[in-house]
Amino acid sequence: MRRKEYEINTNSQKVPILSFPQSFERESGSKYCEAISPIRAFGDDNNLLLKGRVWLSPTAALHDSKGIALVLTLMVTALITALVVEFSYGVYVNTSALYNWQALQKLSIAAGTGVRVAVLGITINDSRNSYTYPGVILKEGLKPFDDFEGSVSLRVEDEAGKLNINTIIYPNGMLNEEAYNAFIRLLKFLELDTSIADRVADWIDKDSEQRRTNSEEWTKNGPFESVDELLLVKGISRADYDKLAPYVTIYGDGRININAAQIPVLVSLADAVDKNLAERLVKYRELSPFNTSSDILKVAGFEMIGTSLMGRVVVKGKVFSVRSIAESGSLKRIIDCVLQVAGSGATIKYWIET
Ligand SMILES: [Ca+2]
Repeated sequence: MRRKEYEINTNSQKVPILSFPQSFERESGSKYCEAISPIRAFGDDNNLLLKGRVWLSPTAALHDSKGIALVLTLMVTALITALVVEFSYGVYVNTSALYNWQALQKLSIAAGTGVRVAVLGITINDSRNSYTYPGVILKEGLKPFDDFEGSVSLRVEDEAGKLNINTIIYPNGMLNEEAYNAFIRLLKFLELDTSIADRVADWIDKDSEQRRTNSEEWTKNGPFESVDELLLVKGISRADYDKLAPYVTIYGDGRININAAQIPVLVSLADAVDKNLAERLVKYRELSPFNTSSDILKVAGFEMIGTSLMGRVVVKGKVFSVRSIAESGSLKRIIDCVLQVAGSGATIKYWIET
């Protein structure tokens, strides 16, 4: 009822219109009203037309409009604040994502440059030297380009320093006893269960005749395509794998680079090679890397054994695994790849970037 909100300003008091005295017209008319607009108002009996000028009670009107205005202002302010926050966050996220993307692209290029440096080192060494030494080469803090705010680290490993697990089964499916026995010696030296050799053999060979209980269950019946495939072989635990992985590979022809092999792999060469003998070989090559396979005969204790190893050892690797890590702040790009020396360059046998 809007009419209740109106008051008539008589001479000295404000009177609600519904209790407005009928004498108003004569006494006040428009004389005492600070009117806004002329209206018609009815008294309680609803039959008396009063003429005059009334004004909207400033109290009632203002109370309402103030409240509404305040609520509206708060709502608009909240809405604007929400929009500004949303917009700012969106800009922040997009800017950060763009910055990270750009930074990661740079890191990717830097890591790729690291691999090229490795290729260069490998191929130059291959053309100049008759041997590759040592088994692992580490380079830290490389700066691939001047304005690069970060660094690249490289790890190059000669895969010929490791035992190729695929060689324990010949391509025709027969067991390669020499390689199998070497694998057994490696497992023994690492204090791992020697049944792993049979499980690996069953994994590779095409038949389903188990060498151990359940060793043909869910086997691939094909060669390993990566070392971590060992984790799928039944009977090989994660702990076994972690122990074994640094000394085995799936690359190469099975011959071991005596300039690169670590103690466990050297021990796997023959029953007669124990830890002491292997350490002697390592000390020898630290002073003078082997130029030819027959140089092994010069190592004290290898005069006889060395002869039996001819044909099974080399002094130069042709396949190298490379890890190139480009870092800047908290961002990092890693390239893991395997390169095979081919002519004056190298071919990529495996590549993954993370
Ligand atoms: Ca099999």
